[in-house]
Amino acid sequence: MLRRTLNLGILAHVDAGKTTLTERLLYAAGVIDDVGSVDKGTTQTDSLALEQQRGITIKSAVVSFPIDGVTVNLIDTPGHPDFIAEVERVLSVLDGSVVVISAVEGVQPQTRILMRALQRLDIPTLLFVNKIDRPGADPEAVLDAIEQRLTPEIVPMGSAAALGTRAAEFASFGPADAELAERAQAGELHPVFFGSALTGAGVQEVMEGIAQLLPARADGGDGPLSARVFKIERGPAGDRIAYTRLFSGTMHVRDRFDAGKVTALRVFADGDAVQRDEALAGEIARLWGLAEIRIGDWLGVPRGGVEHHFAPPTLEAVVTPTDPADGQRLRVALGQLAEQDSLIDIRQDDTRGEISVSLYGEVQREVIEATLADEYGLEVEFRETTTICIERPMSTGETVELLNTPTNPFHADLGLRLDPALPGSGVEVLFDVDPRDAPLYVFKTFESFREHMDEYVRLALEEGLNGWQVTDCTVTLTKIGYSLADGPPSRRGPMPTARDLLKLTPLVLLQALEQAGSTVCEPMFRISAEVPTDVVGPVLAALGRLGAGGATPSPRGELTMLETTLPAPQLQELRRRLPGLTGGEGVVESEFAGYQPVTGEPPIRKRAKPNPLDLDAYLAQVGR
Ligand SMILES: Nc1nc2c(ncn2[C@@H]2O[C@H](COP(=O)(O)OP(=O)(O)OP(=O)(O)O)[C@@H](O)[C@H]2O)c(=O)[nH]1
Ligand SMILES: [Mg+2]
Repeated sequence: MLRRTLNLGILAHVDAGKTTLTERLLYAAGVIDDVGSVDKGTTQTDSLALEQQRGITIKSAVVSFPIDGVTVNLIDTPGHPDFIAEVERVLSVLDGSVVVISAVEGVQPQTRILMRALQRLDIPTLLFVNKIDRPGADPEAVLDAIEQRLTPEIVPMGSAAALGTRAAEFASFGPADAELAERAQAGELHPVFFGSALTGAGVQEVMEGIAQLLPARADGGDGPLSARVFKIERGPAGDRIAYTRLFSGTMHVRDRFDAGKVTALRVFADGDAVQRDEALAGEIARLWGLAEIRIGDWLGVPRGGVEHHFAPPTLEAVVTPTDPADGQRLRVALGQLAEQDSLIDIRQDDTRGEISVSLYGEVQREVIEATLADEYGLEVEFRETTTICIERPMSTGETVELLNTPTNPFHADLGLRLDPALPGSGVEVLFDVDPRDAPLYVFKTFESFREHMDEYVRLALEEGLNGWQVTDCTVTLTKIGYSLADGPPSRRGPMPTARDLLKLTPLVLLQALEQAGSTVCEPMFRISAEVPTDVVGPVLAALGRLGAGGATPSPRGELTMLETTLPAPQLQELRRRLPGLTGGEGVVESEFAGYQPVTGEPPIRKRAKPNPLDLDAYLAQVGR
């Protein structure tokens, strides 16, 4: 019999009620006998100690329940913007989603960011307007805001009554007709439900909506295996457990992959992760035994697709152990955290023996600090948080280095051209050489040569002229060549190894970049600040001093909205000053708005790797 599965994400801004709704759905499906509470730290999905202490979700968590013959694998995600990378991984494995919006706080910038990503990926989505029991709940205003700020393609499935009281309830307009169901399943329409995850109002209706209005899939598990790892957990013995969604094919216990051999497998079904011998397309499995697995890895045939749906982290900080003797342990601990945690990206500076961590914000920093203390017994300090800039090439640069010359002691010729590309386009590596010139005895195939060179170029672009990652450019390989032991006298000599090319690439590329010149750009944020109308003057003056161009005030009675754009460091400064300026009444919301050239002296980041533009020092450090 075919098993029908729906992999369902619950997404929303922080505190909208995702975890509480998850708990209610599990209860309604009969998977749990008591409804746990976020406030008491007793829910199924906020299972980490840190989540329970703080009352927020930090990691995505999978639970499963059956409805109408469908296995729903529900993934509860964190809503705090500091943990957006955790949501990023989950997006790629969803068949459908429920976006929760608080009936009191309404549509927030984070809601917009999530909804846009879901729409870009064509993920069918239901909306649940939660907290109708809370005083101030205004579902009509929320419906308007949804139409204006999220999508006009909405269909209210009922109305809410007895608002703002424990008796608040959802009155359904009746079951959806076949056409509505079809269009909702295709992601063209978004049915809207109202309710309260706390009291359970409207939950039964959403539950039915999940079964009827989202596309569950049935698959026999034929075809080649294609599966994606979206979460890694460590078991009690430190073993890695990989959460994997199968897109096609079948996976068995004892299957072998580059990352290791599957020693045990559990599939989410009937409210639990059940031990099985195989997992089929559509299902989510927990896999044991893959010692080398990392988040984002594919098992079997990879599927392409956009990887980045959200803004990158824009902050970083150097982490040091309080006890200098703990340096090595800290390195290992952070390395392990980075492997299992899509949020953590580390940069190791071997020259200074420092490690820095990229960050989305202060809450994430606190979580890393607490995790190192709780799980590794490591006490650490974070130095000042700084902004991560990028470098964009200003024009075209091209360099060719011939082998066995004073400026190129490596055994290969290499030519690279660097051209600027559109902002936001990332890095593209192209090949304009005769495949026969490539050292195929090292790389076997031209395809493999291209893959390696692509990687070397990207590594070399990690640190540009000012030490920042170079991006928004095209790099073209214009020349490749090497000598032969028995070649003509002018081209006779040792053949290159892969390491030769790894070390030569930064040397050539940075010279091309020096010719092209680079512009350092800083992350910008669109902000909207809501402040008491009587302090608009001082707030505008402060924004002016921070360099914000033309904030337009729009008064709404006692409160006024100010919208403008600010670079990341100035946004931090505004956040620090706003409480003082507004008597604690001001709120600022921000959304990443791309990079812009810094005004004034560009900041320089200390290089973590040897500088290829200082030839002698470079060669001394990397060795021939
Ligand atoms: N009054 C009321 N409170 C609710 C409702 N749903 C959730 N809450 C409360 O809102 C707070 C946040 O709820 P959570 O379920 O943790 O919200 P979340 O979206 O999972 O939060 P993050 O995972 O941290 O983003 C808790 O104090 C809940 O008790 C509701 O329908 N009504
Ligand atoms: Mg939560």
